[in-house]
Amino acid sequence: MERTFIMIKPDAVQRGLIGEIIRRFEQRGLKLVAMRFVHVSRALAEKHYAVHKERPFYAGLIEYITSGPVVAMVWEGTNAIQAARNTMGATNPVDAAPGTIRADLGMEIGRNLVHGSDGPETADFEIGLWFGDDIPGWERDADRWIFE
Ligand code: IDP
Ligand code: MG
Repeated sequence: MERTFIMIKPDAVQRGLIGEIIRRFEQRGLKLVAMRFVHVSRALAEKHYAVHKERPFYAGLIEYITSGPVVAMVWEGTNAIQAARNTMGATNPVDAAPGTIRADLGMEIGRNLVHGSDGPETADFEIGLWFGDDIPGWERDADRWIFE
């Protein structure tokens, strides 16, 4: 079992897409283990996106992510990191495959609705940053029908 950090970004919250986005992860079979509605501080945004500090889009990215509340979540499952990224689609919605969140709901890279960890180290870092390190697991009755 793997855990991944997923964030519903301010554009998706403002557009009333929280339920639609959660539905896609939940129906796929990923298991929700933590969730918070967060007014993101600049300090938290800067820590979260520290890897992009030198990129030309960094300032705009910090503006975007602090422009309104977000929904921060941790989802669990087999290969949860890659599964979630596949459900999200490519970073730029115009390149994302139809059926993905970013393709179905978005148009531009700077308004791409959702964040997901890109690897195990990033997931550990992001989960710790947003939730701390001891999120309890739980037994879901449907697990045996989703995971072998
Ligand atoms: P990811 O979210 O698919 O992992 P990253 O390359 O990690 O993509 O970029 C982080 C976020 O920064 C993207 O989701 C997007 O919101 C924003 N971003 C990335 N590249 C650009 C760009 O060229 N212009 C504007 N925003 C960008
Ligand atoms: Mg990324």
